Amino acid sequence: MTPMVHLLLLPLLFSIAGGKDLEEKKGPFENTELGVPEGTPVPYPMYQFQVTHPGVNSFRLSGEGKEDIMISKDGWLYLEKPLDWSRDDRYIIMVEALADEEVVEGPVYVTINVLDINNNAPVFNQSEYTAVVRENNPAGIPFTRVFALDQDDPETPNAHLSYSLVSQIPNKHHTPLFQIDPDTGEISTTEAGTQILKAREGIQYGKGEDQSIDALRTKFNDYCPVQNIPFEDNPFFTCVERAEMRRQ
Ligand SMILES: [Ca+2]
Ligand SMILES: [Ca+2]
Repeated sequence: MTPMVHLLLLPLLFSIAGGKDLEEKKGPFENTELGVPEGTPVPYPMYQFQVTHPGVNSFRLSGEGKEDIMISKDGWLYLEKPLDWSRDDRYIIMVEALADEEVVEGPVYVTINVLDINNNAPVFNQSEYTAVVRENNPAGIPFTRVFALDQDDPETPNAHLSYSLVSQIPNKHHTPLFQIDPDTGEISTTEAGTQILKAREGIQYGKGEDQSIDALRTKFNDYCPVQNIPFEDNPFFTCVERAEMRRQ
């Protein structure tokens, strides 16, 4: 799109974007403070300066955010790109009114306060957490915690997080064994968890996997590749072997 076509389209786009509110965005050519939401569709009209000097036919803009903020010849201050609160939450720009390239009014200063919107989901600081829970861990006493952050404004509800457990395995009779504090992310056992969770010797087998003692030896070798002690003399192996034989 050429710059000329772009400028011609602006009033049309503004009227679509702004509707009736455009009238309320007009005001005198003086120092101005604006609150502008981030993430708006662009071009987004922010404010139209109404100058008193009859010869004004363009404006000049300088200061911060020059790539994102523009001004049209008829004094519309508008966004060329959407603002991003987490990148910059305030801009100060200077505007001068020109008549045939001569400054005839201004400068005036415009402070743009970027208003945060809830456009960031919380992200956990780890993709996977591993924790150990002891037998008889009292219910409600945390044994681990998870932690997430949100890039939105922490001063607003946009960054308020709430933790919850989505699923639990095992989930016999839909009795939750674990619970999470919605505010702190601390995980603890429920009353049922404290009663049901027991530490036992046991091997994890895949579905249909060979569960013979020979298979157990192979698994044992996988876990502990250097075997200096024969299986029969290894108290850990014989203990697990006994437990596995009891289970079969
Ligand atoms: Ca958020
Ligand atoms: Ca935001």
